[in-house]
Amino acid sequence: MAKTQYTKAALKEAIAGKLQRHFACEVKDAKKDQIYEACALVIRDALTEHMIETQNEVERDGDRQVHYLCMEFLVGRSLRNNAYNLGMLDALTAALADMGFEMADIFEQEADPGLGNGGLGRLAACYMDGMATTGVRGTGYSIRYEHGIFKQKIEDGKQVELPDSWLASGDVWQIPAMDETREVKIGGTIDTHFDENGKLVVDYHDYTPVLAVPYDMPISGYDTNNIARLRLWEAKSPIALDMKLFSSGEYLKAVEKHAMAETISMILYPEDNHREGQSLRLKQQYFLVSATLQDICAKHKAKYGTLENFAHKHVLHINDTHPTLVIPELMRILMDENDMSWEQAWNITSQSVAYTNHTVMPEALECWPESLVQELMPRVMQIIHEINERFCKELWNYFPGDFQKISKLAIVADGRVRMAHLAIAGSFSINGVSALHSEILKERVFNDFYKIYSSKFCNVTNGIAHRRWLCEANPELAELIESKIGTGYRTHPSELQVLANYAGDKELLSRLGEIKRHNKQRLADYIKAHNGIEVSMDSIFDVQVKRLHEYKRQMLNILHIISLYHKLKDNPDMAFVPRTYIFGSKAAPGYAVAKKTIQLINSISNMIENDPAVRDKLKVVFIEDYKVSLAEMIMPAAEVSEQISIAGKEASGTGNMKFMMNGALTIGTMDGANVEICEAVGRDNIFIFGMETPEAEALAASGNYEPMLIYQNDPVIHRVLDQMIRGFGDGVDYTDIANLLLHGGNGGPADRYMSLKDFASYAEAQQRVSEAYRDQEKWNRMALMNIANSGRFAADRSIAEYAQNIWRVKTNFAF
Ligand code: 26Y
Repeated sequence: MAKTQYTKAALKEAIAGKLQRHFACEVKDAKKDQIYEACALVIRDALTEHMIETQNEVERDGDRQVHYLCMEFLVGRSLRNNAYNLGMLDALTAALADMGFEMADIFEQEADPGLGNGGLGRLAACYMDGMATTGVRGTGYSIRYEHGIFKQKIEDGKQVELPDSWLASGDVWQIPAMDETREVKIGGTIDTHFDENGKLVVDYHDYTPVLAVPYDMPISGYDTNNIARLRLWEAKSPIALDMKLFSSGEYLKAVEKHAMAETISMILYPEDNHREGQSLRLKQQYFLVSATLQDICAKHKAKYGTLENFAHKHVLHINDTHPTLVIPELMRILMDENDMSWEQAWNITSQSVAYTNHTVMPEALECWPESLVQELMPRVMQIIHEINERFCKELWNYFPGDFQKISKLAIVADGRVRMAHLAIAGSFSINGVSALHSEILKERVFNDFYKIYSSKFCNVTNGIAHRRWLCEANPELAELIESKIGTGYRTHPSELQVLANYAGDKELLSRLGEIKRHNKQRLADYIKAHNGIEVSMDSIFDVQVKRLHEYKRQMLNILHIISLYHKLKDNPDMAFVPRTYIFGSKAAPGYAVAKKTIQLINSISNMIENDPAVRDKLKVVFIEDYKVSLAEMIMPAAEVSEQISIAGKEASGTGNMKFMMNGALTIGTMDGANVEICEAVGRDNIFIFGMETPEAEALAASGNYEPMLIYQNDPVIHRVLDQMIRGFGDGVDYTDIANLLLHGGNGGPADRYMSLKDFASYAEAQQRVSEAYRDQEKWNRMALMNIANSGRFAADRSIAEYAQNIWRVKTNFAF
């Protein structure tokens, strides 16, 4: 497809036109938010045009399409991204400057849609970008949550959650498609009988109908007119209110069904990697799955008149187990609505669905009570039982007589539906998200399944949208890179490798340092304005931003900071490379330890800030309300990237990739994609520490880990924990956290994620970081090597691997 060109003059005219028609105002009277909206509308016109072209092409060539189902899409802001991808960012910036506006101010007008929690949701968004750019025919499907992830406020050091209403300024990018509204049936009862021809008839009654109204977000690709579409379903009730009940005075009951239907898309569950077993969540999952499948099937039938060739034309990719109900729901549609036999329906279903696992945390593996599935989707439960029965029979062939094994692997057992087992049984591909994680799935988590279905298992290491995270978030760095290696890396990210040839170029290295300083300054200004803390530009910006979870071990970082504080108190004049520790993190509202950890960070931050003896050398800053738009400012400013989860638990991590691409050096364990980052940059350009997976797993399994002994024998740790028990001078009691580390609690062992065990090794690695920083040229060279080797972590590469190895669709990506 030809690329359209946009000139400054044309853009100015178009923006003025939008202002006039939408706000009845002229440029000279326009406010920033009106300018933002006018720009968005201009760009949207280009996108919708391209979206129609893309849809027409899909229709014409009939190639296999990818449908990416995910409960979360953490898309971030769209204006800059779309302008960049369409090649009009410079022209737009110039047009706005002519009109008297600063581009950056206009970007700030846009809401940051938080339709996701963290890694999983952001990955889905990066993959939309990758699909659009590499020419994959892809559609993402999710829910149009009225409230995304909560807004985080810190009050008295504690996290307070406020509702996030993003739709007001976010809906410019969404185009409603009312005529493609679908109806999802929830609850009710079913009667089944056989008709005179022996065909099963399913009668469904007393259910609650819920309308699924689609809103489409066109996602642009870079340097192409190809558009990936993100379809977000909104729940609406077709029932206004029950007049019969109303007339008899039962007002609340009269609106009940209406309200139940519309709450489905009201809120995103703020749990990440943590079980959330509520019935509304299950309704959301079924709502997404049923609306999406009806949509795909209706269009397919309109084109081909049959669903028999469904698997040739579609891949249904499920992002973690959350949309696993696609399996029984597609079976239902094929059998009940299209008269197919079980065998035919099963062949089609199991050849259409591919599953990505994103976590090995046992508390995040979904198990739904059978009774709940039965109540909310009775026909689906019937089908799950049948799948389970047949599956268990198959297992019997592999493990004859081994009842224990079969009940361990069954889909339905002990009154619960194990979603991962259903996903494995019903899909043709199962993948992990980093080399290590995929091995752990095969060797441990799903080992028995792997023994039977080894050919279904594979790996696709995660990747990030490098244009958003490098070119757009760090334009100065991009400019420097392009002055040396050209712009080819924008679509061929492996070309970043050429930068390694400049490792001896002192001028380039010092320029790299200068750019980092500019980005640090921008973050320092933000911190000054929002936290009131003055941070030194000469200190190392050491960053840990990610969801708060015990396995990610923010605690290890904190313990180490307390130990540094003690060191400095004892030796105020010691040689010490100043360090600014920056945290950003949301905790699930119901996760008490995580919330207390945020409070702990803030207590320590205050203690240090109030201590003139240390505050010029050591700082701790907690950045409130960490989100995509803040990440876009933080990543370019970071010098040290903290990736310190206990080995074997972080499936991949993607923040680690964003940091390295922006020239931060990783201090990390051999976990998730850190292993591949280490391999890419070499041991000299990364700070690795701690136990590796086999050791960590063996120690946990042995039951012999005794953090109390470490406390008793290591004076540094002893003092850190004693301080924790004493507190940090603000009257907050942290004995509970110290107890968790020394004695265990909440049903878990002491120091479950072994921070104390890895402490000494971590402290030693941090020492190496400080030493390395003393030689700025060497540091900048290490940063350069990180950037040069980050190309393989581009989403384009991941998408091309999915396309080639799993989806079997073509892309225009050259490996
Ligand atoms: C079941 C429900 C409570 C649930 C909700 C969200 C379970 C899990 C999640 C989210 C998981 C998640 O974000 N996993 C992350 O996926 C990233 C993308 O693959 C990985 O990089 C990261 O290591 C992993 O923790």
